[in-house]
Amino acid sequence: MKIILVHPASDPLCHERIFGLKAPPLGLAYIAAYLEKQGYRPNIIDASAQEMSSEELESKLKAADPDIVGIYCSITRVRQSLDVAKIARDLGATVVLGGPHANYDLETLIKNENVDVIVRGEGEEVFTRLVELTESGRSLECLNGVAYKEAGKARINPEAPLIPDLDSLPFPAFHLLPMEHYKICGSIPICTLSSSRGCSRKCRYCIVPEMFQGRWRGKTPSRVVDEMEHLSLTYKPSMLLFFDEFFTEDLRRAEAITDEINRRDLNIKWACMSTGIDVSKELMIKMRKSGCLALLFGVECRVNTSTPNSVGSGYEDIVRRAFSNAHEAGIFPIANVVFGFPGENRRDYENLVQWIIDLDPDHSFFFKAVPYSDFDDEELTRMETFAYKRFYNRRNYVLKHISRSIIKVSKHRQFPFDFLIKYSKWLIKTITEVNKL
Ligand code: B12
Ligand code: SF4
Repeated sequence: MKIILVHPASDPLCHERIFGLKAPPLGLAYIAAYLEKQGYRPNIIDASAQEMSSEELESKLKAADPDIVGIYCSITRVRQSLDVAKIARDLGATVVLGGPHANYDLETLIKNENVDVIVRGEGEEVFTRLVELTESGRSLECLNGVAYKEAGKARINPEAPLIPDLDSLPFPAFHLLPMEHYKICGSIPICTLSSSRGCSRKCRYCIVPEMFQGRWRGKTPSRVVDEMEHLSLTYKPSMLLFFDEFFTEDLRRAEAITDEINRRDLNIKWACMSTGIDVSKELMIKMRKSGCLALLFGVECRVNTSTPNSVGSGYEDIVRRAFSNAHEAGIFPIANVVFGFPGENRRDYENLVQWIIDLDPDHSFFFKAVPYSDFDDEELTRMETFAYKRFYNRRNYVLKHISRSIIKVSKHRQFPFDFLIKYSKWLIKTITEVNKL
């Protein structure tokens, strides 16, 4: 069975340009590793990181002559994933979609003439079983966790059970990916990993609870640190990024992870993309000691559970404390801000940006609330430009941030000098880029 997994190109995104981020298709790497464990030899094409034209991608797929093509589909890759589906269909392969947007828009996408199957939720077990059934020419009727077509009719099977023990998953198959392409700040090599899946909160505008059945599951601390150690020894990235939905959902586990890194005396720099604002200063100090450089706080998450962006005073205080604690612990606090939810108006938005500035984060990502927003894309882009300019075009920000960064980075064990040089170059470029928006 020749299996190809494809990470299609994404629509251009402002934050990726500004933050110089190119990340590996982590979900596909976990699926490929699982397939390998079952004896298959899949390949992954990362058309996104390698900036492939559709002609290049087509000729790669033709050369591979696949039996099954699995495609990652997220909101910024819908058109591109359907283009890949068309190419794969023309080659006679079975076409499978997976990923967040395939779940979000399941009923529409399964009707697409070039899509045979959609895998719902996590892919390792279901996709592998699907390959086995396809190989033996059997129906998918009894396979939970898929939507598929039979005799031209779309059928949606019930969800599959979640993988009960995430420790049982093999390490992601990064050996199938062009690792030299994955960077942050334009030139700092990264690897990503996931220490947990799902989230038990239920913010109004989020597909994650649906994808993972409203549950959070974490790998054990020793397994997480095994994975960190393996990635850092094998690929030697300057930084490991946790791409969990909610890394600190279980605070005791987060603490045990940092204890384990310290116990093994690993010299690893890491950051996590999804941090709760209830992380204590003591834990942040431990995280910092274990090599944590940055924490990204999703500051609007709790707000979306009730009224978007109408921030109550108790909440504001907790968020403010989280940011100042991170500074005191020597970590870069970064604000993750999703804007443009239904019900928001321009004034709410300007207040939100001012509030973020007052929190004094080292950086801020501003994300359009796609696909949920009532604003059209032009207006969302205007808001995004406004936010980046307001945030980065402040003289006191540049001076304060540079001096603060030098102090924070220089206090790390085995001073990462090359990191600081690359980071400073990128910062200058970023400020220039933002001016051009
Ligand atoms: C980390 C993260 C980011 C990071 C890095 C993204 C990157 N470049 O990799 C940052 C912060 C930069 C980011 C940005 C954005 N993100 Co984001 N992000 C995530 C997050 C939390 C984790 C992604 C991840 O790597 N998970 C770990 C892997 C192991 O899980 P996975 O990808 O889900 O894969 C599993 C399954 O989905 C499935 N699967 C996946 N692909 C396939 C393919 C096949 C064939 C099969 C069978 C199965 C399958 O099996 C995998 C293994 O079990 C997700 C939540 C999520 N779970 O998707 C949101 C999420 C993907 N992001 C989302 C959004 C909206 C965005 C932005 C568009 C925000 C914006 N407005 O700019 C951008 C788009 C960036 C881009 N180019 O893709 C939405 C997507 C919604 C949608 N309908 O598609 C999500 C789901 C969050 C949400 N709350 O709704 N994001
Ligand atoms: S906390 Fe984050 S991942 Fe969890 S439901 Fe809210 S937005 Fe989604």
